[in-house]
Amino acid sequence: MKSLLLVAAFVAAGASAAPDLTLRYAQPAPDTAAGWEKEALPIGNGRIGAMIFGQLARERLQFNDITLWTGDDKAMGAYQPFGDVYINLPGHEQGTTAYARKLDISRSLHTVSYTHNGVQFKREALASYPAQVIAVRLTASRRGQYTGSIELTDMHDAQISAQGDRITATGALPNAMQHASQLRVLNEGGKLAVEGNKITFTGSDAITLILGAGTSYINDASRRFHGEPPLQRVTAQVAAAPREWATLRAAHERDFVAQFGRVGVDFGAASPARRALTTDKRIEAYTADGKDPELEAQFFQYGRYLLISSSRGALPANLQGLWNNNLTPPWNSDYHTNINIQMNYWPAEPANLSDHARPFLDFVQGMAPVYRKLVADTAAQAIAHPESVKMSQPDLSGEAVQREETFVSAAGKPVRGWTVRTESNPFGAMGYVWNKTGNAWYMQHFWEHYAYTQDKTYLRTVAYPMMQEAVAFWEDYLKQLPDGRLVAPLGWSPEHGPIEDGVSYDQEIIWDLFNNTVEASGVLGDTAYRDRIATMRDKLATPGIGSWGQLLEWMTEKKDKVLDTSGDTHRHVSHLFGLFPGRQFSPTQTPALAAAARKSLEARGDAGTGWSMAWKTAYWARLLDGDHAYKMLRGQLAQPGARAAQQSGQGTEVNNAGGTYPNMFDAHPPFQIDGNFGATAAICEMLLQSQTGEIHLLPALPTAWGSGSVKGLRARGGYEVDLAWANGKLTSATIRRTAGDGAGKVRYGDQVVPLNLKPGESKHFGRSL
Ligand code: FUC
Repeated sequence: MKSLLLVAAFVAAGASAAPDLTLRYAQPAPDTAAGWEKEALPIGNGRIGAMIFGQLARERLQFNDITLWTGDDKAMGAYQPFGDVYINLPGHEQGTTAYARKLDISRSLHTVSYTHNGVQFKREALASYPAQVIAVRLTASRRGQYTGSIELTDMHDAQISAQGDRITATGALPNAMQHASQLRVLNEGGKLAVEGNKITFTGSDAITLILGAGTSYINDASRRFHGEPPLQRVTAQVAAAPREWATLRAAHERDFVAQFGRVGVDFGAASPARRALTTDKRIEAYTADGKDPELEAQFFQYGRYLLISSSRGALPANLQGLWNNNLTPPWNSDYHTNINIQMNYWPAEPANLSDHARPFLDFVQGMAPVYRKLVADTAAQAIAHPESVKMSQPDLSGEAVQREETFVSAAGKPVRGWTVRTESNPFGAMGYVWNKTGNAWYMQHFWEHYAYTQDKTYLRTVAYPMMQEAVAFWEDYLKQLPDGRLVAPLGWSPEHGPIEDGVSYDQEIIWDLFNNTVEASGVLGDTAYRDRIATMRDKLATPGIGSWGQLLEWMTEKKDKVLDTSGDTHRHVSHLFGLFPGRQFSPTQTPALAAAARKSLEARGDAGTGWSMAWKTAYWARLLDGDHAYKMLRGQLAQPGARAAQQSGQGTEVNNAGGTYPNMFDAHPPFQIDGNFGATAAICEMLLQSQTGEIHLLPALPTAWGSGSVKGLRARGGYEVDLAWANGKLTSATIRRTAGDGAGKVRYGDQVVPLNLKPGESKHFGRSL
């Protein structure tokens, strides 16, 4: 309790203008596919979650478990919806007034309230991590008002039966994955009865619903990802959940606030008129004229809310986090390796949610045995039967065709290690074109987890061996040009242009892997290895600068109508990886390359899919251009399509633009959660950067956020930072060291000062350093 009070006090102290952290609506979400996507609201405990519609006569909680997947280690399959809970309250839709639907993201609590026949009705819903259940509480201002029924459905033909106060569903998918859900109905007053598969209640004062759900999935390749049948576990979770609502809710809030409350932001207050609007109307008003720093603060925090809610279980957040109502979701709601899963995890470290990066790191470790075997088998087959190798020709005209790999090195040996294709599932199956530097990009997350936490045991035992294996792959796979430079053979700048040697995307990601591994081996005292990898890093071909000053996306400038021209507005901007999330280019250390990156970025334009806009926001922040970063954020937080429409006069594609739906989900379109996470990470980059060895305070503060504050952002090296500013200038900074050793530096504008802190110590700065 004490810690809850402390965290609550911290949150209150951080919120001078108390940014509104509640999404509000005056009407239910329509119970349709579009209503699900754009208006229903998500809750989740990192493993199970639900989309809640807030309907009156037939409330619906569409629920998911992040592990429920079809497919196996050969077939992609798709992430699956689990089932629905329906709360039937006949008649409640008539004559209802004072309807309000809310999601308080600072407590992770969904509420619906309304007045019906003079009675005030209220529902609260939450997804508890401590209890591992989703729970709903229905209360009313007068006794005996609840008469209706509860149903549990299943999307995969489970056997459903009701007995006593429980409805249980159990079944299996064609891939032999077992799944089970159980719903318990607790009534206060009145009576319960079983009617077929439903549970009815008559004249009750209050009802509590406890939902458990799970599958037999286990992230263990040696068991072919088949774990224990879930029914017993789910039954035990439902039985163990506290019956007292106050107890269940308090434990949930204590747990959630301990994660969420670590960071507070205030970008300035909105007008009272703006504050009075519901969230859907507020986004509409924002689309028209911006001017809502509170909505921007809410959008930032929503990304943190979604990460806590979808990344704390057996698997990482997928393309939709963990929320999916569709048997055939877009892109299988999978793990895409060429931007999407990485973007999901960009906010984890800087936004002080380091533990929530773990599911991604565990996923990579869990899949590695399958990927390793695939690469080894492919190479063995190619060596034993060279005649069986069929190489399809790269398609030079547009999106590349599939190209098979042999994974045989120039020396005729199998390459060591593993790598990935563009699409992947949680059994090790992969699809679409090889994305060979995906292995190196994944390793950035392993390294960053150390860089922020300074956990040397983790570095030595987990991250470093994984990084070395990825390095080994590239040691074997890189090709030497006659002039001695090293290039990645036959790579693809994601989803754009031809497959060829030395594409900038590959070169920059390998540089990042080598550079991080050099640092890691330095930390661990592995000096001979460090020197060898540093030499290889320095031989990697560096992206060139083209005829109009752009950073080249491929080794040679294309003579094409679109590719490599200033009219190429493709959504992927992969060749600027070295700017973000990489750290090969920066305006302070490599000004020529940073200037070229800027040229390329200007040419690509500001419109794009949701995630593309978020990436560009981060790019502009790394170019230290806060106003352009803000312009991007402003576009992304507008209604989908609006931004491109505004810009269509400048030749930008109208139908290729993302934005934000009324429920604040990012629109690719369709809904794709990476844009939410990317926006949160990009805002971190506007406020604080630490990739160059300096803690850079307010590196890209936009004019629009004249006065404000942020508390609890993390910086590499084991620091936590609080900042306040007024009229666009720093007024105070507190840097706390939580872990690590060695000296650091702090930068504000052109001023740089040394920083010498031990864990537990902190330093305060005023208007200047
Ligand atoms: C990549 C992107 C698409 C989409 C998909 C899930 O293929 O090019 O825009 O985000 O992933």
